[in-house]
Amino acid sequence: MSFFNKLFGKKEKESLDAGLNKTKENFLTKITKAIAGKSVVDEDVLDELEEALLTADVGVDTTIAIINRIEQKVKQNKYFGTEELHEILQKEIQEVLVEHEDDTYKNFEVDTTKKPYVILVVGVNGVGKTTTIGKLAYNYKKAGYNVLLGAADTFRAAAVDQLTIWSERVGVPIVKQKMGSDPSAVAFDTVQSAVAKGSDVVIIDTAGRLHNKIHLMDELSKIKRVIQKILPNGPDEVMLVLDGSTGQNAIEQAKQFTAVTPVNSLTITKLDGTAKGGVVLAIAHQFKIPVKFIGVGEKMEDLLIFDRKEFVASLFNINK
Ligand SMILES: Nc1nc2c(ncn2[C@@H]2O[C@H](COP(=O)(O)OP(=O)(O)OP(=O)(O)O)[C@@H](O)[C@H]2O)c(=O)[nH]1
Ligand SMILES: [Mg+2]
Repeated sequence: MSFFNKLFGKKEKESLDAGLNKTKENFLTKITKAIAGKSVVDEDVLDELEEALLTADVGVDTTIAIINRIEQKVKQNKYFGTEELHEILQKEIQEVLVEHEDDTYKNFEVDTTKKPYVILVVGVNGVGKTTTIGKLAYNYKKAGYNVLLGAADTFRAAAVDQLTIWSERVGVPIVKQKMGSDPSAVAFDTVQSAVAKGSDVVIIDTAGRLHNKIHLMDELSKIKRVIQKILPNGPDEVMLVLDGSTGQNAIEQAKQFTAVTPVNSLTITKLDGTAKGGVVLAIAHQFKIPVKFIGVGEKMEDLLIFDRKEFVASLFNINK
């Protein structure tokens, strides 16, 4: 499998830079303004930096962590040129992120000792679950895995059709039933079929919009229970998808969701077209759950592995 894997290459970097364009403009403008012409890092500079980070959607906790690190740094030396300050800031932000969670995923790779590896994709409506599943299927297929999709969002007719279109576009099979059928039954069929076919990766779509939140959580628990009838330790991954363009709301959603259902990976979508991409820093810093992927567009190529260092470097527009 390793033959197909590649590290964060030039193409990915270009795609990241393009996807983060609006955030970068916003973020860099604010940071640059905060430190323009300053050579001493005093309280004023720190205050302005703090404000710049907050208004770039970096979030309170993460901003404080970054400012604290810079304060430590300037205890040793208060005098820096603007460029140097840019560099320090970038480095400290990277350190804050890495400090918390270091297992950046370098490849589209799954644990093949678990076969099939089952990913249940969850999140509120419209965040980009189905699109992310299409992109994941594309990438896992490209990495050499046999992928099977399960259309367990039976709440809307269009949901099944949308996933079917993705399965055709990518060229992977799908298990589906008609609209209104039991989502758990679809999940069960999908996993059963994956075992029979010897699929490597199963990705199951779920509904974001149900009658209410309790109903949604009950439905997810039920889906998990039926998967466990076939695979006692399944699903291997519950991926929560968050819409990055909603800024701080994405953090709220992550808090609420993770409080009621166990989640073990995060994907943040729609970072293209928003200036609120700083929220990724907050999410990556605050949640113990790793951010695995980021969405930077609607096409199947527009899903990137979240690499903390590359992400911050891109925000600072530094070409390595
Ligand atoms: N620009 C951009 N659009 C995205 C991205 N990811 C998803 N979208 C768009 O967001 C819209 C909603 O995406 P879906 O994948 O249908 O979202 P969902 O979570 O499955 O929605 P429900 O099934 O209604 O719960 C679609 O128009 C997608 O094309 C992204 O990374 N960037
Ligand atoms: Mg959907």
